[in-house]
Amino acid sequence: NNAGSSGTGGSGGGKTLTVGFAQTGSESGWRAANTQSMKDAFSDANGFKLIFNAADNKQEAQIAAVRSFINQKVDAIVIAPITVDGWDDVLKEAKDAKIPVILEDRTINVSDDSLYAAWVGDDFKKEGETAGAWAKQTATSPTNMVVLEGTTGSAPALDRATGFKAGATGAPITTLDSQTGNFTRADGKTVMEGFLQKYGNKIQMLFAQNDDMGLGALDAITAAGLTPGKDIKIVTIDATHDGLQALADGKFNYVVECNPLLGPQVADLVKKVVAGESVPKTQVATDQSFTQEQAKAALPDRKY
Ligand code: GYE
Repeated sequence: NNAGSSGTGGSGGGKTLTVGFAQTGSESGWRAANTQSMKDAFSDANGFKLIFNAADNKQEAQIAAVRSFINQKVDAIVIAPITVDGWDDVLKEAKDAKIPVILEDRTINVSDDSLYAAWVGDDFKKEGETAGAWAKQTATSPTNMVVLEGTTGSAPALDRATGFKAGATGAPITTLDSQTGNFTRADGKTVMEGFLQKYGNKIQMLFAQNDDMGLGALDAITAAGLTPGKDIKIVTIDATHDGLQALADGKFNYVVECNPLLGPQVADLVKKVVAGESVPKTQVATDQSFTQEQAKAALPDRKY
């Protein structure tokens, strides 16, 4: 069991829990906010000793981090899984070592759901659907679209694509191209430059699967002599401060929220699971969406 593997806690009298957190990396503003939320929630003052690892969005590195947490005999492991596949072996190793695993943010495909205790995150499919519904409403005449996809094989990239298609069903939208920008500004810019070279001013709409890729694309669009938000209508997902600023400035046209502030819920789950309490298998955060006017109103209070 997990008792007695770490030191005693502070004033609360509870035992300090040593928790290994395998984060994806630091690809986006969303990720920075999620990392901060996790570090705040898993603080010493809250009775935790957090071992933090960021895997630079490389699945092998993330699996290696989980293995090292198992070797260190941590009390619990939290993973923000980079991709949906490839988790069976290492999760079996954690189970054999009797270390509970809690997933945050992204989901996984495993043969056996008992390999993890619980998942907390956002509904990526619904986010995609909301973006797709906006696209459908906006495309009142035939519209050519390009897509900047997130990390290949990641739950948000897969589910946002599925959701968008469902939300935009029946709209007169032609997808000219769809390529990964790895959820980063740099790749969003590079891939958009390629799209613009190839399709020029045929492009009328951009669906960026996160704010950062959309923000990177803005540079490419402006450099091509086009006006973002007018010549090319842009919808993104996350609703970080920078994303909402671009929306308020009229460069983006619509932004769907994805809440990154999951730390407190994850910390609560970890405490309960380690204590042997039963917890809900899935917990979904609630998200909203923003028009340009709504972004202006929300910005002053936006924390991330
Ligand atoms: O949308 C993106 C980040 O997994 C929901 O990962 C998360 C996504 C988020 O890099 O900005």
